[in-house]
Amino acid sequence: MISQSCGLLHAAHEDDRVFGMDDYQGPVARWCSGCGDHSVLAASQRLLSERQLAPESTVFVSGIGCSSRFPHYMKTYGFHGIHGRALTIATGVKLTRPDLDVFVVMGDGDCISIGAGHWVHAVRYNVNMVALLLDNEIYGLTKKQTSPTTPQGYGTNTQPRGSYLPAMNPLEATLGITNASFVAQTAEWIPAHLFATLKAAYDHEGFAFVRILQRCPHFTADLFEAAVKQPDLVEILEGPGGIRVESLDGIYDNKVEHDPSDLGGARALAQDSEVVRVGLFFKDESRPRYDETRSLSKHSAREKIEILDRELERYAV
Ligand SMILES: Cc1ncc(C[n+]2csc(CCOP(=O)(O)OP(=O)(O)O)c2C)c(N)n1
Ligand SMILES: [Mg+2]
Repeated sequence: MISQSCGLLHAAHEDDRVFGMDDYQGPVARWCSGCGDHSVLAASQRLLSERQLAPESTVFVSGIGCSSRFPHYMKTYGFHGIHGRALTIATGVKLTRPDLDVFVVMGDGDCISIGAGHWVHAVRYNVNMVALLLDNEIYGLTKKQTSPTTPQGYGTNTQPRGSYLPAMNPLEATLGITNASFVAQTAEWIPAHLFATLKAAYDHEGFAFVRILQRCPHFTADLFEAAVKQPDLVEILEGPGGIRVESLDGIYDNKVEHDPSDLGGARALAQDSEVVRVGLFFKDESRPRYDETRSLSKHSAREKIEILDRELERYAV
């Protein structure tokens, strides 16, 4: 169901409107107080204002979960989709309407569990969009079931004696997918870093995958507590071509030099570690994009049906 809460139908932002954050603000978000999703929502509205994206040319697509309520709270177009299928819907939107800016919001269950197949191929297809993984390391909406990113040994309602398996590492996995072109990690409790990461992801030409470490105050309140309280436990990747946030100097001084064009180095840094690493792990804009090779929009609806009919005729018996 596409919601058109912006109430505007202009095709492009060709006028002299100036958009403030309020212009992207939908109804009051019904997430719990202390939920990290609020921070991601604010950073996204700030990004849209910073880049002056017209609300009617912007689409937020989600699956199902607490985090997937995101499109309801944005005054843009939105599609609150099906659990695990946000990336397929978003790919369809972008291929059909390449003029729109497409953002995808997924939970860890949505993306890494039920949507894993689509995640792998969306990374490989490298269609130009921003994909946000709001990773609270739990199924939040359905009340504390083990997700693929739940730490081993962490008790949940489905595995009360502790999650049996080692947690999947979404960064390591994404960096292992052929044709990955942008992989970053940030944390919602460091808003300046989150905002800078969203900007870099939006400016990237291709599929930008951003894992956002996100607190769930009800079910995984303890998971990121140490890193929130002790900035030294957070290691910032920095280097030419990376994400540099000057305002964090003096607070987050635990830094590691990294060249985002170095895939091997990115994979090594993405591996599990005692520290939380944030920054741009990998970026390569020379990777082929499926939306560049297969743009459906150059044909009218009638032409598309004619092409399809011709194709089907070839197989007539
Ligand atoms: C096909 C399907 N399977 C299962 C569900 C039930 N379900 C809804 S949300 C969800 C998981 C939510 O966890 P996550 O994706 O991590 O999002 P969060 O709520 O933590 O933001 C599940 C299993 C569903 N709605 N549809
Ligand atoms: Mg979750």
